[in-house]
Amino acid sequence: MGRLRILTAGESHGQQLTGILEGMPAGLSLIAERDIDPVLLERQKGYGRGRRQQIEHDTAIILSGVRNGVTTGAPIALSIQNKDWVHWKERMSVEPFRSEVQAVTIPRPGHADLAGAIKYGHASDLRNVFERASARETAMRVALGAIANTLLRALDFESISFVAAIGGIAGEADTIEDIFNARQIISVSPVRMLSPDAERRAIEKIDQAKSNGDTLGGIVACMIRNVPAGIGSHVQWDRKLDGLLAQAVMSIQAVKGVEIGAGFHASHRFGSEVHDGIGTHDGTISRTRNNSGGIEGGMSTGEPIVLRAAMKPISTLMQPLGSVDLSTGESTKAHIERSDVCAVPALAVIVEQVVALTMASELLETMGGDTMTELRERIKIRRARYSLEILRNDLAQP
Ligand code: EPS
Repeated sequence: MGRLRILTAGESHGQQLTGILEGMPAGLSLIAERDIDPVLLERQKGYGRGRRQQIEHDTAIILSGVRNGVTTGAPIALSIQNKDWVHWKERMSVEPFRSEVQAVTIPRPGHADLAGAIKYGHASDLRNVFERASARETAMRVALGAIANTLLRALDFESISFVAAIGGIAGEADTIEDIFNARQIISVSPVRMLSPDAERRAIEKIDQAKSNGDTLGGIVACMIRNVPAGIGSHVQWDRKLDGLLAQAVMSIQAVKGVEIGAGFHASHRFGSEVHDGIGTHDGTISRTRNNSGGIEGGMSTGEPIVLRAAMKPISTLMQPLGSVDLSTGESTKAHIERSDVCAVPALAVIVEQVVALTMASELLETMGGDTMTELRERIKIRRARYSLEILRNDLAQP
């Protein structure tokens, strides 16, 4: 569902990542160095990343769909070059190998290696699976998502993401206002956390994991405010905004849980403690709180969208778990491949862009509009419907 169509291609150590985004309106100012590259840089940051991030300096090349710095309405094609490819040319050769290339035959528990080998018949070389399963793919989803976020920003939406916990060490803020006000703190924190105390303890825990040859996961949060009500729909299962967001976020590598609003905590409480009272303020509808995370009945309520995602620890361990060598059938330790110790700060950036893709897609589905001007006008009409007077007039129409 939704109006945007997104495709990515590319292997972690292949020549480049490729992406196509179709369905964007015409008339959006879009410049890669201004709108995409700074977000790609944010994704590469974060304490606990491995050596690969020192090799890559991700920048997006816009190949189509933009002319003179403005979208035309045509599909937008992007490329991100893998700088590391020069070291992998023979091992990742598209043409038949010219020399012997060492195969990987010992799957890592937690990775796509084993299931992918069984599914695609790649037991003789698991690299055919994990080069594509790699979270390197998220660089392209972030680039495409940064375009969606540029659209949302042009329509006065405001989004933010941060790390709520790493390895069980949590640091949250009291209100959404506090979180948006902490933008600078989040962006300079090596772990994208709000609290300096949690940050210090999370860094210690990452160091501990690293020295033990282990890895860590965590929880990230993403919020978007100034969202007009009624994006998504209650009328069919595959048009529900919460379902679409959950699918998009759950598809990010290593994500094992997605929560909207009070989520799992709401299940411990009485209904009276959970649901968000309806009132009025200056003649417009208002809500007493936002436990719904800005979504009721699969539609945006006009309150901020609040989403959290849980990431499992990265599956490549330097002190590996037990596995089986698929070429000999013998029990052994899992394959070791250069990797990260903790990529939770990167996940926050990825979630924010993936959420932007879904929100932009559903916004365009709901509002229509082939140009930015049309879209702006339609959103203005929708926002006016918070007014009780306009709502009542709507009811009076036959
Ligand atoms: C990844 C392994 C590491 C990560 C990679 C994801 O790559 P490498 O094996 O080259 O060291 O750095 O993530 C990225 C390259 C990235 O840009 O996020 C994996 O196995 O999923």
